[in-house]
Amino acid sequence: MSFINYANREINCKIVYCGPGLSGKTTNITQIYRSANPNLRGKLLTLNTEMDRTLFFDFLPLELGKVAGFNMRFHLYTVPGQVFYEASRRLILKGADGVVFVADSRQDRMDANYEAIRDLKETLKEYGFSFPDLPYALQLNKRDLEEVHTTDHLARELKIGDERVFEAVATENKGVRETLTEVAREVLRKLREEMR
Ligand SMILES: Nc1nc2c(ncn2[C@@H]2O[C@H](COP(=O)(O)OP(=O)(O)O)[C@@H](O)[C@H]2O)c(=O)[nH]1
Ligand SMILES: [Mg+2]
Repeated sequence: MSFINYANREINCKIVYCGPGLSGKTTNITQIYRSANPNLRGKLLTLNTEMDRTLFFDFLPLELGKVAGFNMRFHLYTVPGQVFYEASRRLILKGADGVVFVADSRQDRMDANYEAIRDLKETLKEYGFSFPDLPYALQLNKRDLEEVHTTDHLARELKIGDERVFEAVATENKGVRETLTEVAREVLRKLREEMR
């Protein structure tokens, strides 16, 4: 699970943002980056592929508290949503401590949502993750747009288990922090149990 650095007394946790292409994963990460304390965050890095990019950075959200005297350092990753990046998506999901699924609320993106969820489930299963053990949250993004499905419908269609569901408008930084905080808290809760 999480990588413990005894030298600087930090526990490193990896949280991966999944979802279909253009659902708002990069926007989520960029918003978190902007609002993180510049002294407690690393650089925002990108791994460019031909058409999409993986984005990542790490930070220490002090408000989340410590676990057994260790500070928590979160490493946030987005994965490419497009089908043809399946290999890199799988690689990034490996070793995840928590996952956020960013769904696109628009009606005409439903097929893309279904496909991304199906792919996520498959990958997680392959890696031996199981629900409800994996810290996970479902974010319904783009709530500001017209022609979106109701949140009830989206939750019914896209929920994997009993995960928390968050409405978001990532471009306005709404629901972004809430989603991450929930997954981070679950990661912490799980760690505390494991370290007891
Ligand atoms: N209207 C609206 N646009 C959004 C929202 N979130 C992201 N976008 C836009 O959707 C596009 C794709 O977002 P991006 O974060 O790059 O998606 P990614 O492919 O999942 O990383 C960009 O033009 C964003 O500005 C939102 O909540 N509302
Ligand atoms: Mg992106």
